[in-house]
Amino acid sequence: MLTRRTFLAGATAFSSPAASRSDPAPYGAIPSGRQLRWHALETTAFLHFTVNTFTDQEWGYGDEDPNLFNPAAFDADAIVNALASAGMRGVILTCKHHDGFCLWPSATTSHSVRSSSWRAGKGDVVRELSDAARRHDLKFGVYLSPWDRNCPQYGTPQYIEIYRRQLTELLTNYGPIFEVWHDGANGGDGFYGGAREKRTIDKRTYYDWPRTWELVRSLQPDAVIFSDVGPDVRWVGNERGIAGDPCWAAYDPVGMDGGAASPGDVREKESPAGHRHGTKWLPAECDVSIRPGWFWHERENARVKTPAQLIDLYYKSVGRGANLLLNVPPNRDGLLQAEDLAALKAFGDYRRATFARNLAARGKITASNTRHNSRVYSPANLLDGRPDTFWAADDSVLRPDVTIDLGRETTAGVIRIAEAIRFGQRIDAVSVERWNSGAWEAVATATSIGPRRLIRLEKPLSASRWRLRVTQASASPVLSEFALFAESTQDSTH
Ligand code: FUL
Repeated sequence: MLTRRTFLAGATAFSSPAASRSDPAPYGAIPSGRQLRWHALETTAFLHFTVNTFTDQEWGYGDEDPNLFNPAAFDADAIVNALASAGMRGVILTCKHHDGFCLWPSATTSHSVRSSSWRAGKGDVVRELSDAARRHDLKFGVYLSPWDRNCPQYGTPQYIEIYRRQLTELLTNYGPIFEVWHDGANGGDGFYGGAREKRTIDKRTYYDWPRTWELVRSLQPDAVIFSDVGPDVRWVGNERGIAGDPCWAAYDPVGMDGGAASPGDVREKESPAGHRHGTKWLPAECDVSIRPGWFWHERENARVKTPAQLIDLYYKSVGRGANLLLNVPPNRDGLLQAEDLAALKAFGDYRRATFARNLAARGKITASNTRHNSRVYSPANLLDGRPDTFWAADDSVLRPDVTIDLGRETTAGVIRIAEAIRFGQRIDAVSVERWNSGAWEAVATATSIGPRRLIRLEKPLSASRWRLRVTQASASPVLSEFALFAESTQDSTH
């Protein structure tokens, strides 16, 4: 019989987690809870949709007739369903682009779906898409352009009040929002209620961003805020979808002139790599369009990125620890275009097939060092598929390694490594090796790891024993995953 005494004795013998728990102290900048949840999304979709879709523009001037917006077959479920099957875990909609047309019936302006004959002026694209996203288990996010080429008050303090009211509507009436997106294109010529003139603003002071961000925090405390400078997620510094290599999660953005940075005024050359020992956890998001433009244009139907290009982008963004925000713009019917759907599907199929099974999961794993010799920090945690468990080394050990014996030759084409980032980004470099003809042979090296690093080998390699060596670290390594995958051959042509 299991008495309380024998139960407790047993617990001690097996060194229960509570008894031996002594986690390493976090190193450097660390992510907030909302950032941790955002990291787990990895791949999200962007929808650029507005009057531009109907005028063939990328930037509307602000004088467009709202009636132009008439996506007769608009089907939010069909759009979100396609995104979900491609593995997208969130979707961000351009609720208002620079032209100022609001895709929801805002009380702040008549320049919106209310003035369009689409759905007899009763339509609400934000409502339909946010509802559909919830039904398909995708997070929903909002893009609200700070620059508004329609608004007569743009450039005056009144506009800032209007912008905040619009944000309040979006963050109050449409359920949980996971990301608020402020882009950096700000000021210039526009319609401005008929003035048709150029209005320049001081990017540093005009928007008083800290107060707007406080508003976001108060209305949607779980949402991450994206801009060139964060405060939660940083723009990666290019619109090609490519993170730096290395890509450090920490970053202290600096303005173009070396002073304070603000959205639209940042030394964007530093954004792809971030700063190794930066003080703020400010991870990169890679926004890129599946087409040359952000909005749908008939002439670009033949220029949709191929599955192989999308897969390559995935490795260069998500694979370097950033998130991918892939734009797939709806067409004039209000649906995703067939060409885009085909590419999206192949992209999703490839990832599902490739990452279905960690070939290292059943291996016997041993480590050169395990923190306090405790089971809590066992290297077996690298193989259990759980993001919350981890292998940790003693504080004084900066270059430990783990060896995985698979018992038979195993062929892998992709390697995935993840740090337990709640303890900070601790590792500076690793080497992955295989046992080949009686000796260890390096098959790949990598620098920044962070939430994840994917290594796509030039060609698949076989071995029965694999080794991960930390070759440089700023604090004792804390890793949550080591995985080997066989790359799917469908549509993966390099
Ligand atoms: C930029 C905008 O000017 C583009 O039109 C697009 O929305 C892109 C994502 O951000 O700043």
